[in-house]
Amino acid sequence: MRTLQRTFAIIKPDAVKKDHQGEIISLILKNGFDIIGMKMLHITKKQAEGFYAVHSARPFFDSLTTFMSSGPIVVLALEKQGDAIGGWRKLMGATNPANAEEGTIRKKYAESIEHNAVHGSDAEDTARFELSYFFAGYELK
Ligand code: FUP
Repeated sequence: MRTLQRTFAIIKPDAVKKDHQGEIISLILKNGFDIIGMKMLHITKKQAEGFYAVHSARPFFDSLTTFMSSGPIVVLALEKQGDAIGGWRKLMGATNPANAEEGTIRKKYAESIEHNAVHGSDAEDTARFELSYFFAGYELK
């Protein structure tokens, strides 16, 4: 039996700056995801650091969190039958757009490994953490 799975997505500052959010949202819907929560935010560096805490020891942490707080983002709660987490990551494409497959969002819209247009949770536990980081309990059914 296939069950509904949720995942968390961000349209990052580079993509919002270039007004690509509409096309990305349209691709999300065309690929069979239900958008069960969505908002536009401009987060602080501290909030970006909290979100990316798992990467705090990585050399790109400061630059990544500066970028993620550099302009508005769109955060989305997505739901789909079956593998929503894997399905959204497949639609995003590889982290580095140089390795992203044709037809993926990163192939189309990402500028670089850091300015790579979109984020997606990589597992059920991270999806739960990331959804709850940006959405209060009462905001999602
Ligand atoms: P992904 O899950 O595809 O977003 O990739 P990672 O979790 O490995 O990395 C999270 C974010 O860190 C990426 F989206 C962009 C950034 N990053 C860099 O800026 N430089 C790197 O070398 C690797 C990741």
